[in-house]
Amino acid sequence: MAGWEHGGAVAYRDLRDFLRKLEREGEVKKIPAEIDPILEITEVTDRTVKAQGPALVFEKPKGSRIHAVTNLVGSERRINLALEVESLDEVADRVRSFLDLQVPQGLLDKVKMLPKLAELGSFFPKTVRSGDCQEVVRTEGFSLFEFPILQCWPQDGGRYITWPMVITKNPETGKRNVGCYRMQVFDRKTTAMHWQTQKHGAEQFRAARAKDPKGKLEVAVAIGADPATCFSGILPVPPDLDEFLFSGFLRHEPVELVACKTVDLEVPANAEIVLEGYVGLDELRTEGPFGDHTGFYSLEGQYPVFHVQCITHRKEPLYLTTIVGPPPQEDYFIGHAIERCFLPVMKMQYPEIVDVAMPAEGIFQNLMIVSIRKSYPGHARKVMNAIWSLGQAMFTKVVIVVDHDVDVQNPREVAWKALCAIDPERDIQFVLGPVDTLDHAARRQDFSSKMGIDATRKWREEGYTGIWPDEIKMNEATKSRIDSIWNQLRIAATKRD
Ligand SMILES: Cc1cc2nc3c(=O)[nH]c(=O)nc-3n(C[C@H](O)[C@H](O)[C@H](O)COP(=O)(O)O)c2cc1C
Ligand SMILES: [Mn+2]
Repeated sequence: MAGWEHGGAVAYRDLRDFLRKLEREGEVKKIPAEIDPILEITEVTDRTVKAQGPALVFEKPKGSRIHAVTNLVGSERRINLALEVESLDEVADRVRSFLDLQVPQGLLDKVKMLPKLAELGSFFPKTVRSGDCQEVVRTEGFSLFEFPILQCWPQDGGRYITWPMVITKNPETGKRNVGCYRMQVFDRKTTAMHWQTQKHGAEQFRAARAKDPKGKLEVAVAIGADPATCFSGILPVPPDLDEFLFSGFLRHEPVELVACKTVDLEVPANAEIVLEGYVGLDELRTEGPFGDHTGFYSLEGQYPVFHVQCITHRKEPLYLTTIVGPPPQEDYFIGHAIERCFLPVMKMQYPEIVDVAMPAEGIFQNLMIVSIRKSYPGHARKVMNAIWSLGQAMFTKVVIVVDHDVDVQNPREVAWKALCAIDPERDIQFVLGPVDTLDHAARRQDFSSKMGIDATRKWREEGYTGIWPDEIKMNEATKSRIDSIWNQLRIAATKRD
């Protein structure tokens, strides 16, 4: 095992620690030139992501003394470095090993289980007395414009904080939620809070409003930390399950939390910047437009307003941000990693699922390709319905279900085999339901139709009366005979993928 892997090594302490690692790996570029957070940082970052380039540290963002970090994990390699693995399969295997934990049958089983249980205990967030994120505490005279907050695209409604960990508590249960919701800066101390209606932040907002329509919901926003903690807000975990617990699992060490100065919430102690304040429960304001991860602008809408009453930060904080826009962007790599980590959970509930793919151009909510081991009539349709009821997968506009022997990671094979396998009128299923807020084609925002394509082989029990043909494959004897003479034939064959 290399030194930085988990042979007793510790998790990244914070964002700087990870950047140092990236520096040693030749995976970060410091930019001393003055670059404007208005549009220019986006243009540099967009070109860099698309060229599979390094993480970027803008040392002189125009108008700010604070360094801006972008493209932190915008490649498969840096995602692996962030999660301290050689490949995402390692994380999936770890997830599976916990899901496989069975009720112990005897003493020996119990003893064998102890290390796993001890490991489980180590994922829970831990409260500490002090944190670097509070080196500087400012309750007055501060301004959000001190930070190099980006205006990403020309038609954006303003500057947006794009990678926050928005922390709230469920007013009923006291359970924490962490969500990554963009925040448009309205003025020195005020932003929008763009939690979409189906998200847990919005749910807690409604629960708080039901209790006290004119009250406030306390909110803390942490920006920049070790990478696994930064992923917390993005993880699609069930309601009331603490995202920091999952980050603890990903980093093999608890997320350390410190109490906020002015609100009854806790934030990662290693964060770079923390905004403390509240969202007014009787206040909405126009937010948007915003150049979104669909590659199009999401339009203006009415969203809650976040009032910042205190900013705490490190002495020389780094401002971590990301851009979304025409795919692929950094969020594709993050989303893909999350998809790989959660696949074992999906397979536990639906063991017939063999593999899942969400190509970058499908921007997550538009396309999911699923291969299944089909074992009863209508099985593909059952799987579509499962996906439409599985957490944020409910948004999936098009689900293509193929047989187990189709490689869903290969879009060419999927197009070929899926299109051959369908009688469109028979095999396409439309449903109505919740769709992503960002779907601009939807008949109504948040509510529209979705489509499932049953591209599995059709069975007699499903009313198919023909004979499903075999796929063409050369026999092994012929292949090995030709293999043995191939070089003598001297055919300059070009390699095909
Ligand atoms: C860069 C980035 C920006 C995001 N912006 C938003 C946003 O503005 N609003 C939103 O509802 N979800 C946004 N998301 C998706 C949420 O973070 C994601 O759905 C998360 O699981 C929500 O957490 P929750 O389930 O606790 O509500 C964004 C994701 C990424 C990667
Ligand atoms: Mn949540």
